[in-house]
Amino acid sequence: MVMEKLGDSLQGALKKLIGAGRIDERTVNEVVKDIQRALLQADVNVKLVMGMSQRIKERAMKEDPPAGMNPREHVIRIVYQELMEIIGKGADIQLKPQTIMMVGLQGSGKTTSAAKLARYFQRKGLKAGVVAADTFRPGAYHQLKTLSEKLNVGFYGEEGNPDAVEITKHGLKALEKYDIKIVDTAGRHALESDLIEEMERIHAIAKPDHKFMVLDAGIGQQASQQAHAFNNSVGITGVIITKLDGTAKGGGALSAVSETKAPIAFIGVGETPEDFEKFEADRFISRLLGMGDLKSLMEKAEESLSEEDINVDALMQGRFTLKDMYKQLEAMNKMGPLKQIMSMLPMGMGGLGGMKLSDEMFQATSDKMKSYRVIMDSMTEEEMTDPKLIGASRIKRISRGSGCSPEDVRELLKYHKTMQTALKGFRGGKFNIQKMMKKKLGM
Ligand SMILES: Nc1nc2c(ncn2[C@@H]2O[C@H](COP(=O)(O)OP(=O)(O)OP(=O)(O)O)[C@@H](O)[C@H]2O)c(=O)[nH]1
Ligand SMILES: [Mg+2]
Repeated sequence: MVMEKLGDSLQGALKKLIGAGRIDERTVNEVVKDIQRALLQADVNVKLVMGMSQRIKERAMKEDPPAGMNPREHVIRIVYQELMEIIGKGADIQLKPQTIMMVGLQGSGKTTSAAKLARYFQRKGLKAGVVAADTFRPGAYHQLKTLSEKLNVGFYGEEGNPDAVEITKHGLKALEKYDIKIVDTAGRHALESDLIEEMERIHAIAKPDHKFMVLDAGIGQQASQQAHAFNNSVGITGVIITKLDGTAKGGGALSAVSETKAPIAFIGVGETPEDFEKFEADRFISRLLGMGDLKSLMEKAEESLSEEDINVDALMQGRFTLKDMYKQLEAMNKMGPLKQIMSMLPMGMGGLGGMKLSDEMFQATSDKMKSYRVIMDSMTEEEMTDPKLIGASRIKRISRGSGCSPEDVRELLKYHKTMQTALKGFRGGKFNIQKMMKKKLGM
């Protein structure tokens, strides 16, 4: 998961709150101290952190919990709101025809993000293409061409032509029938005058609806300076923060950017095309806090699955038969790495009942999933609907039919039970944060 360390520390702090006998000033101070430490370690600016801590303390003590909310939930809600304050709301990205220009320093991830962005729109049903207007970096043309072929998005480039402005002009014409046109531009070590001049000339020709500055998360708090500098020269309408997967400083970049006027539009969280997300502060924070992110899980499900693939209703209602589980295993298989899915599930479910899973365990788990499916193939319809029917003799029969041991079958039944319990707990549990957020925060 992105910013796993920060997430772990924040979740640790909240667990303290949930586990505390009573919510008094001492508990709040202790929790705030933990949150402080977590944010500082993630490189969030000291002043921001101190201001936030102060506000959490004050509000937790002074404000009365809204009707129907217990003191614990009240404090969690305040923490959530204050984190939203420092991370800021994401940019408003509309799904309509538009031209986007990518700007940023060398190596920040412009070219990669241009292609990922095109794919993002394409998945939303818009025809998208990229224009290779970087004539500075050797191999830029081929890099973008290869990427766009791989991601199956449109491409325009002119190998050997040194005139980026001309290429932009031709490219936009060539991609005339495309809904989304994304212009990749060259980077420099610093914001030098020739870079500014080139950006301005491309800008004048392309008349982009959006100018996205691409920023490497590893620069931490300096993100704000860079955002300001680019904003002053060409004006930016959004920021893409890349490489959030590779740095502990992500909190610094995220909060620093949101302090500038430019909203965060997308985040890059890895090398593969899937590792790119529209930035939504509420989801991002929910996930960091371990409150789960069913919303983005659902969206992902909608994108890559047909409706009958995943039984969302059963999931939400805690009705969870082996058949549902089978469907879900299939769905997870389709949706990609289990770990990614897991990190989207709410606390308690995320680690199969609160348990933390290491990478190896995830591997083991996905192997397990495969054997579970083989076992379930040997079950009858009746058994799948009502697993309680499966006694010793049926276990024997299923194990013979599937070529797995009776222990494996028992383990599968146990796993199903754990999932079922976790889902029930999630639905009606004492600390049902997800439900609470939906109700109380109007999410
Ligand atoms: N881990 C990780 N790597 C990324 C991410 N985004 C980009 N990269 C990598 O960063 C490197 C530089 O990316 P490019 O897209 O070529 O950067 P650029 O801004 O176009 O670079 P120039 O054209 O030289 O200015 C590549 O190796 C990318 O694979 C990300 O979100 N996570
Ligand atoms: Mg590039």
